[in-house]
Amino acid sequence: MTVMKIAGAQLGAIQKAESRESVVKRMIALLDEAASKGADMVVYPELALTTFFPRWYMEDQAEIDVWFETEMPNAATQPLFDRARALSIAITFGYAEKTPDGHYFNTSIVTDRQANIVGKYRKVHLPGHSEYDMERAFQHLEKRYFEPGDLGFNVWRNEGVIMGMAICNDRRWPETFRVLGLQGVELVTIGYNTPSVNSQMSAEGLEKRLFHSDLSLQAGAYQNSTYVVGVAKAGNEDGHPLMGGSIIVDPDGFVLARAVTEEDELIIAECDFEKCAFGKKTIFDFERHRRIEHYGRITSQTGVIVEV
Ligand code: ING
Repeated sequence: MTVMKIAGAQLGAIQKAESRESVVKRMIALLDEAASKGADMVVYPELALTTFFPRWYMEDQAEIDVWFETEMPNAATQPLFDRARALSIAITFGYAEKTPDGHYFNTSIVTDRQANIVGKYRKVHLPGHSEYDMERAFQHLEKRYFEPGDLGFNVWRNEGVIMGMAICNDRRWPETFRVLGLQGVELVTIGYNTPSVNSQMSAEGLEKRLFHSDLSLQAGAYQNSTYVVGVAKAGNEDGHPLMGGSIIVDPDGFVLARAVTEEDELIIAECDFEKCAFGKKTIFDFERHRRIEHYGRITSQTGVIVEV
């Protein structure tokens, strides 16, 4: 299939007290809206089933485990998988994963149109910190609650499209897109939860953050000649604002659709994957143009080494 209608299902705030069942009902409403607009795939945000809990400092493992799913699908999400199958729509969404052998990841899955899980990704780039930080206006404890992803950046041929997944902070690292680009990726889906400005920050703080999100997603798309769909969890969660800014970007880096609210909002665009070919055969024909003999630092170094 070379043309797909892809929808981004931005979610508004999920309060700490909101149940997964309630959130799944909201996700199904967006799925129904997407179906009414002819969508073939729906992309949901990072950690789509719960509030962005890494903002809360917790020590008791039982309290932490409450936020994690031990199987997928499960009782709370089965209605979403059933609806997607009934509508013949592929879906991707993020959630907190606790594995049977006790590992914790910030995970996303993608299904085919029969609601079969065809791919799983575990977030590699974890921002923030692992201990309580008194200096911060708000905590960002992803390094406390999640392990770095252990699956790498992979692609799957799903419904005829070579697609890959990343999550939130991954979009800020060009390595994410390039590793997918080197596998021929034509569609990258990226859910995110990005804290917005709060009272201590100026309004242009939000404008700058939205700009950096757009810049990262558009650059990733253009430099790897792929579609990119970035979908936010937005709104004010228990007094903590998250920014919106969900967009669908084409292989030239142009924005095809953009969310305008910080609520549950569907954006949609027709994606013709033939459009990926031109860039991959010309400017970004990696085989013809890359000079890997000069790129060694990218995998041999983690941090900066100043030698001058
Ligand atoms: N959130 C943020 C993100 O990468 C962040 C972390 C916030 C980075 C603000 C830079 C500026 O969008 C997650 N969940 O990765």
